[in-house]
Amino acid sequence: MTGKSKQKVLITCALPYVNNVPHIGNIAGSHLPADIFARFCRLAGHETVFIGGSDEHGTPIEVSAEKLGVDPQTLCDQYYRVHKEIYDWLLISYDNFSRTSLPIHHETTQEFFRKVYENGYVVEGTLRLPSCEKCGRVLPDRYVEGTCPKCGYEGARGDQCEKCSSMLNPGDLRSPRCAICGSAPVFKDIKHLFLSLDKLEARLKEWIEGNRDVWSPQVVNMALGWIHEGLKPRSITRDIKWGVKVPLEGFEDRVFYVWFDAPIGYVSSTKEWAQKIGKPEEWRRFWQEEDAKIFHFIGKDNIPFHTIFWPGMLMANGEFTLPYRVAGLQYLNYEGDKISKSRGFGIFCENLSRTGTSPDIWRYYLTLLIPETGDTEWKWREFQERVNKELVANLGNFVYRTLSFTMKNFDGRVPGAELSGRDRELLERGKRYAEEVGNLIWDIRLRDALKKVFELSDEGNRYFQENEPWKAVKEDPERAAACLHVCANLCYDLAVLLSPFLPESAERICAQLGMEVGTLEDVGQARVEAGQELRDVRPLFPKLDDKKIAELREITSSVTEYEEMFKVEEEYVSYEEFKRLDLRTAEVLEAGPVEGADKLLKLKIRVGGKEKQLVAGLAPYYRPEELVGKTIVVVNNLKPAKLRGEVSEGMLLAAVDGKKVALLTPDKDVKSGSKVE
Ligand code: B3M
Ligand code: ZN
Repeated sequence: MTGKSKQKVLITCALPYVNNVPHIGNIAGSHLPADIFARFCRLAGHETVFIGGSDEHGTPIEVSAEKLGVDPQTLCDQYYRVHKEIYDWLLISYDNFSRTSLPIHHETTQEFFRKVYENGYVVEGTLRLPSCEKCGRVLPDRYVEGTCPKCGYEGARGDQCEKCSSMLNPGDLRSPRCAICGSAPVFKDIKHLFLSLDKLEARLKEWIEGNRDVWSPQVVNMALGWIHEGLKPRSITRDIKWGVKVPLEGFEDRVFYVWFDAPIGYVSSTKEWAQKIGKPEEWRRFWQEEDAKIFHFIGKDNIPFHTIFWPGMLMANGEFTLPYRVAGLQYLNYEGDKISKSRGFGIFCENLSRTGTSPDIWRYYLTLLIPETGDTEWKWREFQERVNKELVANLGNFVYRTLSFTMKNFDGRVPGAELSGRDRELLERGKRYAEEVGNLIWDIRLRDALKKVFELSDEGNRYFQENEPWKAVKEDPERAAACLHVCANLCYDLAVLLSPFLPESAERICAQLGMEVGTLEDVGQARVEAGQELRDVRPLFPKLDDKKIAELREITSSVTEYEEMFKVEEEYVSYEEFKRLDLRTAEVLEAGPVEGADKLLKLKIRVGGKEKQLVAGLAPYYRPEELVGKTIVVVNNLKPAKLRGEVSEGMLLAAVDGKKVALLTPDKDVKSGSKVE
């Protein structure tokens, strides 16, 4: 199936929210498996596009931005860059990694929606939602707090109780309060739009049943489970500001629910890719042609959206290909517990580039931990063992001794020789491995596929050992030459088969062979010819001792306070700039109201020998008679301005503390016009 007929494949990875930074669980749970699959498809000669991007809308982003005092776009811009740097460092080979805040996504979403609406799958309805009169806004679920009806926890949120994990609606909370100002929200029935999932139930059921031969039983059963509960119309609009605007009269002040626009991000990212390669219509070959196969790689909690909601949207729209496979992955835990950023418990990917290691050692162990059928767990001890025993002592050892022996005994060129039957058999062994590894990967059994490749490396080590070339080179040089010829080809085959998993190491092996990484069809074809010159032979992986592991553990668990990125840099002024201000003391001679401006007072002041008029918003804080005779501090060289018809020749200085305003006055008697420095 994999190596035989050429396929047209689009691979997507769940679009991560950008109000946090990915940890190893996010990598093993979607980005890495998707990348391995995409790299394999390219290797197998399938027409392959690997699509991703950041999911930038929704309440979590808005809440985080509000907390940081920045607008959501600024938050997304900063975190998008952090995400992209991490995926690039881990060699996640996206053909395009887009953003749902881009105009192309907004346009694609609105166009998608219009078609769903025209096809009659959108209905109007109401949602009973909490709003805060004091804040003057409808409160999204996470903006409502209260006492959990299930466990009594007083910090429960309108969507979920963090303590007992119960899914909640804001209306379930006892003594609900606005999470921003604390006041009690009022519940109102608010008009919203709904996707008529109920109308699609039969079609979805039939389609899911029809996927039994391709999808994992787990995903099929979960999807059917939701169908059996009965599908109801699902709201697709929200009252928040940050999101894709709803292009429908009467709903202009609504945005789409983030889970409506996000999966359309797969389409908009593919469109953006097509534009980038100069073939703007190319995206249609994957999203609007029957022979395309779309693979979605997602985490477990995204399964409902990718097996019911998103396919329902696609059916309601009618113009797009339905997913071929939904690979729902479970969770990766860490050292016996859940990864937790707040507790600094886990491996946080922004630190990996500071470890001075190859991305491949992390990719290697994380591949073995991809939670394909159940939760898995990162253990530093096991990481160290697998790197040292499998990467260093198996693969690394086989490649290094083959190539270094050739350097030393055959002038750095792969020898030719008369080959025995066993030699030929081993030379061709790679073909069978290519087939088996290919089938495992196509079936998204990536852990087994990687282990299978290492079986070939084991065989190479055994063959090297059996032939004892260190002896043969003296006693039977022809035998030594044959052995090294075969082993050099096995190194090449291993590099090609490993390239989806360990792309950097595959490149290095081939570079030492003086060759490029080929395709699956090159495996088992004795591509390394006699005379091939080796280059820069050196060990592939350093051993990880306890000290190194402790160092890696320390570096990777540190939590970066990204909030610092948003702290407004103090706008420093230079001393020269400060000196340009002429600050002086001044004596208030007269004070009175300004016609028609109840907050303003006009003051007659003396600055040294000069009398001036000032206008200031002091009326709520001082009676005019209180001001006469005071010595205040003024900016004496401020350009005069007109306020409500009155000229103000400068500005007085006062401290503002909430509702309190206090004039700055010298604490000793000084002449008016004295310089303030
Ligand atoms: N952003 C949830 C998540 O980060 C959501 C995935 C969207 S995929 C279209 O897991
Ligand atoms: Zn409020």
